[in-house]
Formats: sequence, C-alpha cells, structure tokens
Amino acid sequence: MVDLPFTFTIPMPQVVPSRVDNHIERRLSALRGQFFDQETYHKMLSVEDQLIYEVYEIKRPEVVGELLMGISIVHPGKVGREFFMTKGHFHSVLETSEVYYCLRGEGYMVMETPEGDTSVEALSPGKVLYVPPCWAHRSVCTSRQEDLVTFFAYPANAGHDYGTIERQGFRKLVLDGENGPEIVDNPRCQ
Ligand code: PAN
Ligand code: ZN
Repeated sequence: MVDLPFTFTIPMPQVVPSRVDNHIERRLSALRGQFFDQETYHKMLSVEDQLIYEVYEIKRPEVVGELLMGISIVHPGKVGREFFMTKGHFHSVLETSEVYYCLRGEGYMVMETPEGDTSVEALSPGKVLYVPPCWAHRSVCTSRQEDLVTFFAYPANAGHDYGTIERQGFRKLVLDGENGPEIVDNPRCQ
C-alpha cells in the first residue's frame, strides 16, 4: 500500500512539532573534545551535564526517495568564549544535501567540505539555508537568551558520519567577541 500524504504543525513559539516520533537530547558530555577551551569544558562538566541541544524527528523509512524532517533546538550558552553548538556531521552518503529553515533565535551554520572549503552562514528567523552535497554542518546558537530553532529536511538514506568531525573539529569556530560573535580559525586544524 502506498503511504498517505500527511501534515503536521509547528506551533509558535513552543516549536515542538504536533507529530514527533523521536526526541533526542544532547548534553555537554556528548560534545567531549569539541570545545576549544577544554579546561572550562571539564570544569563545567564536573558541575553539571547541561542540556545543549534537542532534536524532534518525524520518522520515515531510511531509503532513497524519502525525506527526514524535524526541528533542531540549540539552547543559549557558552563554554568559555565558544557558543553552544551541535556536534555536527558529514552525511554518511556524502553526496546528500539538506535544507534548514530558521524559525527562532540567532546563530550560524558552520560548514566545510572534505577538501577544506569553509562557509559560515548567519541564521535568523525566516532565513532558509541550503547545505549542498558533501558539506559537513554544525549549528551554533549565538542568542543570549533565546534558543536557535531550525526546521530541517534531508534525504532519509543520508545517515550521519560524526567521526570525521570528532577527530579534529570544524575548521572554523564561533566565539563571543567584544563586538559580537567572531568567526576564527580552529587552532587544532592548522
Ligand atoms: C540535523 C541534525 C541536528 C542535530 O537533523 O542532526 O541538527 O545535530 P547533530 O546531528 O550534528 O547532533 C541534520 O543535520 N541531520 O542530517
Ligand atoms: Zn545533516
């Protein structure tokens, strides 16, 4: 039998979709090795394993032709000068793309290719971001108080390769500077 079309809503300002199959919570401990200021990271972790971001997924079969959709919520905060962020990943099927639509908050999508190209795009409500095939991506929340909320859709067979980023991080970091967020080179990638 064919699947039937369906709808769901993303009520504002709560943004939890009316249809959710999976709720993922990622805490500070899941970002081990990713923040540039490791001393502050370990100090913070010894006090509390804070909630950094959440994902609400609408499940579909993980096959070619299907799309996976959901809502990603990165909470405000910093480790030292570095803003809270997602782990970030390449897709396991590298040549797959993704669309993000920003619903709330301010932030950036940090992206790079295996060849070393980099791109950092600002996100604010109403902005649509297209992540082309082969670009790793990480969302960063730079709001002081508000969550960075994005809707995403990507091919259901894409899968996630976290290992490549876990090994040396992204080439660009988003730090809190005197005049707002600063994008700097990651010293680990030099
Ligand atoms: C998103 C991300 C979500 C969480 O659904 O999975 O924002 O980020 P991490 O997967 O890096 O923890 C996506 O890009 N899916 O492909
Ligand atoms: Zn992705």
